[in-house]
Amino acid sequence: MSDLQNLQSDSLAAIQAAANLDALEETRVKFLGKKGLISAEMQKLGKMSPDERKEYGAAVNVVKEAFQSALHSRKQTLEEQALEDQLSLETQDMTLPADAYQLGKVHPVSYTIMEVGDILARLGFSHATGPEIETDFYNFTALNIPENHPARQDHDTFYLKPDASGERKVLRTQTSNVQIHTMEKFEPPMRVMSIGRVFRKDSDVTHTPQFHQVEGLAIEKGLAFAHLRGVLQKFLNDFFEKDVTMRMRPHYFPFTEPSAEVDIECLFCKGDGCRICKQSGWLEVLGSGMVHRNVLTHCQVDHTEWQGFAFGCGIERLAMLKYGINDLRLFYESQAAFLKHFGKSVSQV
Ligand code: 2NL
Repeated sequence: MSDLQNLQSDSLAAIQAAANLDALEETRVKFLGKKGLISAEMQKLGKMSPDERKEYGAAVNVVKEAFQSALHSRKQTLEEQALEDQLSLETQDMTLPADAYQLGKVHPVSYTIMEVGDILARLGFSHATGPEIETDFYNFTALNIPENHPARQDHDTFYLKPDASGERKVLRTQTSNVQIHTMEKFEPPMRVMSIGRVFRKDSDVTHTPQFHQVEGLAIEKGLAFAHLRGVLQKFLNDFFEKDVTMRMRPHYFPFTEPSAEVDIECLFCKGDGCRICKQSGWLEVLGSGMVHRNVLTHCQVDHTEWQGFAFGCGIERLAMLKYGINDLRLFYESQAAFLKHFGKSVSQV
């Protein structure tokens, strides 16, 4: 009998000593498996007399049941513990520093577009957009660009293959097509700006076949050259964030008459002459003029009643001057170092 008591206390102690579910299973096998220590006691019953069997059987059963019940509760305890261990492993430590991450930057062309758009919006100009693939009429004819003008040549303009009707569309060479559409669609007065991609067959150190332009157009009664000058001075002051000295030089564009090119005093040498302004002391920034009467007429605007001024300039050029970017090609090379340095933080735009 004392052997059975030892067996019971050994088996119960083994259960308590099992540190995990695997060890507990080993313990079960050791005592209750086919060749287990408790199983062996039960096998002895077969060789006993009925009286012996009754007494010993009851005693072995006590041991077996005690073992099974202890096994069951230990199993529950270990399962809960295993779950808790796993949960605590999976818990995030909120005191750990966050992983470093890199937020992208806004491309200088993109935020220059935003800046220019904001400035012109404050001056009363509304955003207008239009197609980048355009007909000859909207890209050239409506703008009073004659049939034989060099800009129309294959050499300077991207033409698409002729369509079924034989019409050759073009990739727009300036954003003026948008204002032509707008004048056709809406009645004056109007102030519209058009900002977007334009395409020219040009590729060298200072030209890319695709670049961006902003154009402004105002059609109102009594508009004069002085209004144009005032708007441009305000636009340039706001964009360069200082009082810039500007001058207007007579020029020729087919779509404006009179026309003027606009220079600002060199931002880098303050007019003394340097490499960037080619010793002239001036930087060319804009083209402008009073809308040519032929353009108004093409758009069914009565030029005896309405006057208009217009101006246009390259976004990349504005960005290069304002931010001191010295190579146009950098805008399109997607160099991480360039974008990191000249890109604007998302929170700043
Ligand atoms: C330049 C010159 C210019 C315009 C664009 C314009 C548009 C219409 C009618 C008349 Cl719908 N003019 N646009 C006028 C003068 C100059 O751009 O050098 N751009 C880079």
